[in-house]
Amino acid sequence: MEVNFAGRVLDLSVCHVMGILNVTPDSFSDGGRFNSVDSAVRRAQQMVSDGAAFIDVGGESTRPGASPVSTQEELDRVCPVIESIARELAVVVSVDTSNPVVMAEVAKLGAGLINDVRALQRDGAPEAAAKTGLPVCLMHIQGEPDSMQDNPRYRNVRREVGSFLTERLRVAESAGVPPDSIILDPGFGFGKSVEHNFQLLATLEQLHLLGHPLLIGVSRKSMLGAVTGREINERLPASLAAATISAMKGASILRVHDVRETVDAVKIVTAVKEAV
Ligand code: 9MG
Repeated sequence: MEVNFAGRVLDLSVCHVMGILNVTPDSFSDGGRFNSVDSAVRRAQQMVSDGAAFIDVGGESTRPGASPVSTQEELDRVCPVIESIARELAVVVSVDTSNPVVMAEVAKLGAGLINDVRALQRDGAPEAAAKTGLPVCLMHIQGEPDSMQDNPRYRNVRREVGSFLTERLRVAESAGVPPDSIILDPGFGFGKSVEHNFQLLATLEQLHLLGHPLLIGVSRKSMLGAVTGREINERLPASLAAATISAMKGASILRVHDVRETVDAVKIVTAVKEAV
């Protein structure tokens, strides 16, 4: 199951780690734009040394309650960082964006994957993503980040996430995104209660029936805090447990904050799978 990410070919039948690199103003202690780019690239370099195969660069916060940013602000935040990482580091640069203008620009700068938490629902996004020629990750979301956690409701969360992803696959393919370059993601924490999230994790293997590699993001999320009672910076053990379960259930990419520790966990999962 090989996928070409702008010239870097990865086998997605094994599990890879994606490091999270937020380039929103609150992500840096040093304020100014130059220093922010510099420290973002250094952070990416550390994650690559720790074993990340992907770096996911995001310029718009998608945390519950977050408000949207303008296209120009998003471009200003992500473009210099993407350009530097793509030029300097041996890694696939993923871009966390739903904005068709940003998709088109970052493709010219060396990005290798479009990670859209809105699954190409914005006007012009399916066509823009197809035009880049890059692989795309389609993630399930119910609602929008500013209100998605207000009152998430499902009759059957697993079935409804599956139907949503099937419909978004159809839209992406109709716009010209090749089916073999589409990755799917159930979207943990995006319009879901704690129970919905754990029902999805428990039945993750069923999403393989859709026939696409899976990207999973559970690192430090509130579903882990709800069960353990831990604050966000104390959720490493819970994050590793959830990452290990996801990898055992066949996830191809784990989107995480703690790259070094997750790479070790994935090595154990791989050793177990190879021993069968
Ligand atoms: C940007 N972002 C935040 N959480 C995410 C998740 O779970 N999956 C993907 N694909 N992107 C995410």
